[in-house]
Amino acid sequence: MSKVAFITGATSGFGRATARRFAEAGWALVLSGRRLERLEELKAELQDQVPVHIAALDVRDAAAVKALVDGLQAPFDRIDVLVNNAGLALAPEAAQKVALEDWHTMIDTNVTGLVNVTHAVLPKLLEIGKGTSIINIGSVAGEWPYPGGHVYGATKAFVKQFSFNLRCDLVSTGVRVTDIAPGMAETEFTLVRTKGNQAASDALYGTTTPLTAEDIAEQIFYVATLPDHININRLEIMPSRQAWSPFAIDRD
Ligand code: NDP
Ligand code: 8X3
Repeated sequence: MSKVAFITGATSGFGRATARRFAEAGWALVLSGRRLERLEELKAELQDQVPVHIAALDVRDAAAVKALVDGLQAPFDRIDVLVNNAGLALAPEAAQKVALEDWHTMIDTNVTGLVNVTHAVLPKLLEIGKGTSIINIGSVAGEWPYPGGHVYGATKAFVKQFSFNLRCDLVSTGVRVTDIAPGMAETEFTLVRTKGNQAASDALYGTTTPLTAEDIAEQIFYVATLPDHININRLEIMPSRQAWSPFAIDRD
């Protein structure tokens, strides 16, 4: 029987690359995201390799999340790995210039959405127990503050602490939990953050060497396939060409 990976945000970036990585290794896939046509394309690409179930899903809709998970039929009715990847940043400008709606969207997606999916999938993971994993996609922004990080970074700090607290409660169940915290990676992330500014996205990534979606997919696959007795609590990954800056100091 194939192991099953449930991946949110599989229509782009890390999620799509992760679907491809698990397919390469023969895992059955439950793939979700809001853009159905993207999911259909990915299913068409992968379905000769492995069983693929797709579902248009907004993770903010708790009832829809639960209905999807509870309605899964064989071979998708077991879940070995949950990749809580769906998420976004909005509004890279300073906090005082940001619309409240953008803050709400980040909280609703990155916090409430991730919690919705975790709550719905956890019973399936517990049915199997040993060797299963919840892999939450956090960010360096959850650990390190930077200008324009405001609510985005705070949502990823939630992801980190939620992951650690889950570890405490699940320690005797065999379900592992990891917070994977990438730094700069070229995906559609900046296009979304800037509300469609392709030039800004190209400028950010084009003059350095960012991580790729495949780099992160490889780390997710590595964490998920470690021997049962190993739990990576948090994995922070930056491109070699990214590091920290000095403190900002306001001067007269
Ligand atoms: P992309 O924009 O390429 O992918 C984001 C994915 O999230 C898409 O598949 C999108 O699907 C999905 N998504 C967004 N909102 C929702 C929603 N409400 N319901 C369901 N799915 C949703 O960006 P990345 O691949 O880079 O981002 C993936 C994760 O990685 C995010 O959590 C992000 O915060 C995190 N991250 C990204 C970094 C980077 O530099 N790229 C670094 C660190 C963390 P759709 O629009 O079809 O719903
Ligand atoms: C995305 C990476 O550095 O823009 O989480 O916060 S960063």
